[in-house]
Amino acid sequence: MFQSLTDSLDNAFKTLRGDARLTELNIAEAIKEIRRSLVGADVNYKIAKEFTDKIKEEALGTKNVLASVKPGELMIKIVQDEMIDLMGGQAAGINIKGNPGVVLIAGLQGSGKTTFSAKLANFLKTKRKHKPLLVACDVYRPAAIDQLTVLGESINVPVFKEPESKDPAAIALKAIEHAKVHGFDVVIVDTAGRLAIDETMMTEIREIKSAIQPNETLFVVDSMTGQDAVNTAKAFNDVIDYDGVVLTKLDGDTRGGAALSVKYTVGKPIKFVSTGEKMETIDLFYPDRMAQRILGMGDIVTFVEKAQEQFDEKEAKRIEKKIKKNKFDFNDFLGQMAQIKKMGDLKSLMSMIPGVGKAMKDVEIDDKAFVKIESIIQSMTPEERERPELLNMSRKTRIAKGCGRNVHEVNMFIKQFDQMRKMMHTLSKGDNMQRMMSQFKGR
Ligand SMILES: Nc1nc2c(ncn2[C@@H]2O[C@H](COP(=O)(O)OP(=O)(O)O)[C@@H](O)[C@H]2O)c(=O)[nH]1
Ligand SMILES: [Mg+2]
Repeated sequence: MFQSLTDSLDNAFKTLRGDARLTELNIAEAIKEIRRSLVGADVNYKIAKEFTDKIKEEALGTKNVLASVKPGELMIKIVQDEMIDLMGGQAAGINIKGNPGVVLIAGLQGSGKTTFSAKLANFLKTKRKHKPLLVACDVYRPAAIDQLTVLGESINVPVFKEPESKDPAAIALKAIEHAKVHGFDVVIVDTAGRLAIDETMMTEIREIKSAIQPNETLFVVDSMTGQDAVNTAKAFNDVIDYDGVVLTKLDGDTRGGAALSVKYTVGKPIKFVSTGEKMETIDLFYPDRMAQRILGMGDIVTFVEKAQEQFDEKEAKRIEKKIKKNKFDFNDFLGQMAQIKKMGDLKSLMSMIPGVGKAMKDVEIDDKAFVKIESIIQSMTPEERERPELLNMSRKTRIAKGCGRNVHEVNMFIKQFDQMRKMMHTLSKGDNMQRMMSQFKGR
């Protein structure tokens, strides 16, 4: 996420390296670089200028103070505070009230509305204990209704639809009635978008909004579109005066401009970010955590939260016991992999660990690595999975045939598994394991 912005800001701070204090001269130089970084990340020039002017003022206020912090660090702190401010300060959170609560989702076609609608339903269901109902109001393409239906099924949330009707406002009103009768406490209305802003779409979304009086209207925008995203956000807000923005596709190669400037330009907070196609890849937006990420400090809080969500204490105890007895087997390994996969895409997870994002930026990590390992394990017999020590050469050859890999690959994996197992066993003997585990549990 935002790697090139992170790198170029890092270079800006480097200009202060070796200096004993902030001076007018080195401040000016760093500011110039920071501004260039922001403009390079597709932040509008006017915002970049105003932002850096503030930083300059702050920095000048501290100049010539020979503090215990290095000037580079001081500058990072100043930029961090201003960045948090620029993105809205506090996390905005979602507002669901009324019975049912009504959430309206708006945005251009392809921005990620349907995907987000389902993710939000899943989020409200699993984390807020709501009972959501999804509503298919994209009536123009039958495929759109199917798409929402499939997503709804995958998260076990019902989808209200009327394939014969071409009146989205009427469908949404019926859905709200249906929710009242059947005990759904929140209704999420997915709407149609157009490829670009046009009168018909704006009229329709305005009509839906005034018909159903949502208590939360969210505007979904593809962060890959940079400044365009900000312009679209402004145009929609002029028409429907929404409550918050959802930034999607932050897992892609986005530059950061939208995240940094949408609050300033539109005056509405970013409420959620979406980082993938899986249902779990939705996060509340926290300006402070985002600033940390942009500044290359990682986001360890989110990482630990995600780990905790998947953390099953009973399962952990069971695994711990097995490791202690050196009985950790391939089935356990598959189970652990499944847990990690649920947390989201591997590369974006790793990048939350401070310092790791930078080191990994050119490394290709994807779920394919999992697929290979899974196929190897799946070609083992149940007995072999439980007793890795059985795996001799002829068994390995058979496994390689079974999964369509060569023996070398199978060998490599088993070797690595073996090393990992030994290492875990050694760790478990002291109180190391306990300490490692309590890091996850204690918070
Ligand atoms: N990588 C990535 N793809 C996404 C994300 N959100 C949506 N998509 C994909 O973007 C495409 C359009 O999404 P969709 O929800 O159908 O957009 P809609 O037209 O606004 O309803 C689909 O292929 C989604 O799988 C995201 O956060 N990251
Ligand atoms: Mg859609």
